[in-house]
Amino acid sequence: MELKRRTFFKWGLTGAALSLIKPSQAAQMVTSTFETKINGPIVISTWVHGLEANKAAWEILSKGGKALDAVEKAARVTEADITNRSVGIGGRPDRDGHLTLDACIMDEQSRCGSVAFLEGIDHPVSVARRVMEKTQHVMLVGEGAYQFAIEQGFKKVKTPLPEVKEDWKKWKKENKDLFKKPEINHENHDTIGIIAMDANGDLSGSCTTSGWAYKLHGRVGDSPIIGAGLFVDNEVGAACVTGLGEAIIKVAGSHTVVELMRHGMTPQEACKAAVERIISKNKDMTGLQCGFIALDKKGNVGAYSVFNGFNYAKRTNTEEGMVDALFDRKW
Ligand code: SD4
Repeated sequence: MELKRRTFFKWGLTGAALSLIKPSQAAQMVTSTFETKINGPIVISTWVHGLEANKAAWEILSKGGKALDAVEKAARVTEADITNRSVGIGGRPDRDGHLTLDACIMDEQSRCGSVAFLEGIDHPVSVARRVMEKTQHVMLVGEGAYQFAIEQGFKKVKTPLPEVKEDWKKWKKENKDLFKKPEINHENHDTIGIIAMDANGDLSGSCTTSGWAYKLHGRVGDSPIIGAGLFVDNEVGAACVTGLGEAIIKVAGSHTVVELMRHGMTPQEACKAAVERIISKNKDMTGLQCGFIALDKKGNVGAYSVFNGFNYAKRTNTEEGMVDALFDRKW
């Protein structure tokens, strides 16, 4: 079932019932949870598909499992959802009709693995983990990533899905100018980025996407690039991001957030500063949505986006639900 984006925040174990609240109220509620040292594990994930992803992560985190296992399992949930048009095998193809996937993973030892421009394999995040654990490399792309996945026992899948292919054919007929700027808004840019801290206090993160719908064949976004789509430093914190990859890569977005936290900013301040950096580097802001989430070693959370409409899912021992990010400007 495709979940519709809604703003709600559920106070899971505190006794209150699920509450439906307006975005402005949500922002206030979140603000009240900043700077709070949380007890126990925490997972946060971009967009509403993060709710289901967090559930999977929580099965591991709540039993004292590792953040690395949690963020992989969580990403696999979204990758397996064939109704999702921007992550995994249900994603939209590139301009030429190929569904190419990008993903990465990073753990508390700063080990990282990544795959990009990967076609025909259903769980890129797990291939990325194999790159991290089984090779001396960080990143494999395209045909080489595919061959590695097959060698590692991953199954070949036929993509894109037939109904997605039909949409693409229609798009192709209607769009003669294949180099025009894409329409990017809060409804079509839905990478999942997940960051978690386990009961041991260790951080890990993952990120997975089919990227910019109808992109040029060969295009790779920020999501599989360590430091752009995701960054983890176990001494400091972790960050990940969703949005226009080209803008995020230009400022090494997630690394910037973590580095700003290292120099004393809260996760919230760091996410805001990274968004401001992106804004300062781009004259044309048309459709330039980017949304960061970040977590520090004390369990403080922050989130900030260029435009309104970005939200994330949060799960702790006491909270479960969606939170609206603060933002720079309205669409
Ligand atoms: C990309 N950042 O490929 C990804 C897309 C995205 O939500 O975030 N979608 O540029």
